[in-house]
Amino acid sequence: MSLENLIDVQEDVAQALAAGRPVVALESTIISHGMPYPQNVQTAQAVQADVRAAGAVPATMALMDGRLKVGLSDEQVERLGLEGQAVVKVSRRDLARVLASGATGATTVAATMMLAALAGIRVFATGGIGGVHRGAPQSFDISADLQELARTPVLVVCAGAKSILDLPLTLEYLETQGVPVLGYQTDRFPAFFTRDSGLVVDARMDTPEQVARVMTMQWAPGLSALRMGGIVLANPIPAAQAMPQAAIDAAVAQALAEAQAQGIVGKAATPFLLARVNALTGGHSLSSNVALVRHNAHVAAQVAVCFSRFCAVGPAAAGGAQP
Ligand code: PSU
Ligand code: MN
Repeated sequence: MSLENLIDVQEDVAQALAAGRPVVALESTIISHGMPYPQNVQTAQAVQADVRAAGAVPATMALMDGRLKVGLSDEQVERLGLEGQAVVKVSRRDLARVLASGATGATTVAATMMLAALAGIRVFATGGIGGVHRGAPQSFDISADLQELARTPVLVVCAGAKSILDLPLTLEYLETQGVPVLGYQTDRFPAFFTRDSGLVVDARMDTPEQVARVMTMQWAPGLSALRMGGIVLANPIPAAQAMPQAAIDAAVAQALAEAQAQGIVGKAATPFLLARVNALTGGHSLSSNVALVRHNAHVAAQVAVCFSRFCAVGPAAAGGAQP
């Protein structure tokens, strides 16, 4: 089956892509499995507005009626938020069978990267990426997001990863897989609710232009034989919304203990841990979560705007003087 028979690109997204204007991909597992209703829908709409306000077109991804959706209507976003955990969480391995069944699917970071790459979108904003789980040396639980970053050429703007994960092993894995981890206006890898995990990033970027320059080199036509994959841009939560380390550590410890006691494994692990950390930390973590996702959307749109300019003038100009 050809791509046109499988994919629906929303009109404004298609027009922007055809004209080389900036587009920012957004995921939908964060809507269905990452936050409670109705804050999930409100956040998704606010994030789309943030992307537009910074001069780019948002493209929220999902699977519906046997089609890949690139850009959703308000009504479709509402449906994902309302149905919540009843929606299938779609990562790479789930894509074909959910398409075949016609079920509604929400895309993880991995699946969103895949749809973005198919549509020709290079910038994607989310909250946190999946990673290597604590206890992974026994459980083998390593998010498919990390493999996708290794193979699919999309920049993922995130606030690092939650400390439900083993963050040192997550960074080791990304290094092994050849994924650049860039810090946005920081030298430190952020830990989602907090600005500093105690770990360092590969390189610090201070402006959207610097990030866009790295993108033009990573995916330079002259290097295409190398099949370079994705890039992580780690953007710390704004200081005013960061949470106290002790409150997060306590909630994470309890959530992990409950998951172990209840034998929660596989694709259910991350949604369970996210929901328990949200519940245990109450409203504060939800408002922090909303703030960091919106901040990521803003930065992603700024990067997408710069990147589209560099592409319009050619990669040579990307390394040269600014006008
Ligand atoms: N981490 C968060 N919020 C999320 C997720 C992760 O803080 O919503 C979601 C993302 O969609 C991510 C997915 O891609 O969970 C990872 O799931 P898994 O660990 O099962 O690969
Ligand atoms: Mn997993």
